[in-house]
Amino acid sequence: MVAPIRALVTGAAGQIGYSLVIEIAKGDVFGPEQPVELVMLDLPFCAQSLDGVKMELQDCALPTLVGVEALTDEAAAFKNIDYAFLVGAMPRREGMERKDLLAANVKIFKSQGKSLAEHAKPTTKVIVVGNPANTNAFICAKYAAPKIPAENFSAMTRLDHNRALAQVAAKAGVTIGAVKNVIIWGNHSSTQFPDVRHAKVTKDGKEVDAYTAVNDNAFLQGEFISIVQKRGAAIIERRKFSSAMSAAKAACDHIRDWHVGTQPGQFISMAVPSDGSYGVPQGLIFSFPVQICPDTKKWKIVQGLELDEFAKGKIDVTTKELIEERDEALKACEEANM
Ligand code: NAX
Repeated sequence: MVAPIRALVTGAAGQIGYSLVIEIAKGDVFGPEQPVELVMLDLPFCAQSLDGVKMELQDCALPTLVGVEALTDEAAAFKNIDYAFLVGAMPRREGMERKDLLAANVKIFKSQGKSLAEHAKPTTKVIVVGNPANTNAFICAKYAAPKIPAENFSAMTRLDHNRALAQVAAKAGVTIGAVKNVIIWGNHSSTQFPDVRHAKVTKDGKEVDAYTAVNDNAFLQGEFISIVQKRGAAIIERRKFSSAMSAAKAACDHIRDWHVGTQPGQFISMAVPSDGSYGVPQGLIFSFPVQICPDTKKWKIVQGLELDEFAKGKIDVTTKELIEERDEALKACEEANM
């Protein structure tokens, strides 16, 4: 029998968790033949509802789900895991300043970084969904080092990427499968730069640039960018809750591609530690276009894409924000003597 994959979801009693655990459990991420042991972690006050989620998963009678645990103990949850979906985070409360939010999350992700180093497999791959996702991933990687290499840490910008695909498809009058290679650069925040300069669209049997297919430069350099940047807020306005189903689907896309590799000629957006590409300071967790090798399962930042002045300016803004966040988070580590 194939050895099971042990996957941890933190914040599993939350909104995204509820959509995410079923997708992992039924094989949408690791495939229909791959047994999965699902570990769910949440805070002690959520123990009862987490138990309810576990019961529902059992009742789904899924052949791929060979084990399911509902835990509130961090050390036990991180034990021997292969993948970590870090969804749980401190939400922004009314009146809370950005600095306080960062400090609260630094604590959580420092602790989880240490738990990864102490209990997880050295090969564990991590996606951070909980916001501020890029900076949380940075802190987590810092405390999981050197046991787990920095390249195993990522933050999710796949939802933004999928939103961009959907907008281009709608505007070009094609289906989603006909669009590829949009890019989200930078932070998972409103400074992110959704870029379609290198995207391709298959229309009427021919592959053309997204700019040609959409035929509306003003839209692609204006409204399109702000629609993608503000899509989360637009969903909250209507649903009164933040994106959950689409966020869970994006987390699955992210880890599935990391697990099996990307298609030839395709790139996806993923926030990973910068190697200095495109002038982004080394180590910053920054969303880049990446390709994943199906054999080694390692990501590589797509090189050599040309950036015009417009793109450079946008990338500069999001880089500055991430540097600021990183420095504030590091300061919070120092102040809390961590
Ligand atoms: P919910 O508030 O519904 O759920 C979060 C859950 O995490 C709660 O059950 C909470 O008890 C738990 N939790 C908090 N601290 C924890 C800890 N230290 N250990 C374990 N569990 C902990 O939020 P939800 O809507 O599910 O969103 C979760 C996170 O995803 C938020 O930080 C949110 O901002 C972020 N998002 C990130 C996105 C991205 O693209 N990167 C998009 C969607 C989402 O907004």
